[in-house]
Amino acid sequence: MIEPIDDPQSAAREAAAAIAERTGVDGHDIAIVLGSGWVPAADLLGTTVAEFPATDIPGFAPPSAVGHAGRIRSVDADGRRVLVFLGRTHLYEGRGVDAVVHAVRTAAAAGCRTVVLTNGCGGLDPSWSPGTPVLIRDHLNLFGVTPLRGATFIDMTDLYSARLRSIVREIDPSLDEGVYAQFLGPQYETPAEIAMVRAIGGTLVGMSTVQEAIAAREAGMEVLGLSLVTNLAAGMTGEPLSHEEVLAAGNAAAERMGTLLADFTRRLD
Ligand code: 8IG
Repeated sequence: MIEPIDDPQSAAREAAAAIAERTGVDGHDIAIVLGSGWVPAADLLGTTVAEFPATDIPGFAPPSAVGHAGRIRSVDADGRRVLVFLGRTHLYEGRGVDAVVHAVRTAAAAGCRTVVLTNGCGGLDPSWSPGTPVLIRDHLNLFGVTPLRGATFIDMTDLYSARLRSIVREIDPSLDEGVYAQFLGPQYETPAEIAMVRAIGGTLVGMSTVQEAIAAREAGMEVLGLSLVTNLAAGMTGEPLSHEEVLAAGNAAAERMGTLLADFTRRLD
């Protein structure tokens, strides 16, 4: 089931060429990956130039989770060319890490210098009610899964760009920052696992983003990470977690998220 791609960079170049052909846009400037709860925000980003199923492009697998649309859209945001991935591949789908980061590598090959990685996640700070967006300041790669091969030593000290975070906080000074701890999933955490995350400094828990951020950095892109807290982490409310509440929180926050992303893309040089 886990098929490493022989040459991921050439697979990404092939996908980027297919996107250029399909959109009529030679190169894109900014990539945005929309995770759980974020897809309803897509329509506020700008003018849609083209949209098609991700599976029309080489290397993209069909989505397997509800709420992950599996589409690619090219948006014109006041002249900035934005490549939007509506949905992503997760490690828990069993397609391997190359499939997980294919969108990010493709975006880099398409010319994007900036990538915005969004996700829905659980929050450990009780002040983050469902529907609260949080800037990712750093991550904990709990399982050590990496898209890098061989002795590829890459600096991670400013992985989630302080420069990009400060641009977002100029738009919305009320945004908090968090440390994103990645679990493989697809099961949510146990209360004991959440206690562990708290002890080691994590404040957000999710199942994505980490490998994409690493691959983006390898490709020389600047990374912004944005989490939408859709639920308090396991054991914090006395209620079980449900995927439906995740989708509902996204729908409720869509306008705020879409406006934030749209303002952000327009402030990039
Ligand atoms: I949305 O509470 C969403 N994704 N691991 N834990 C993990 N992933 C999530 C959660 C959560 N909520």
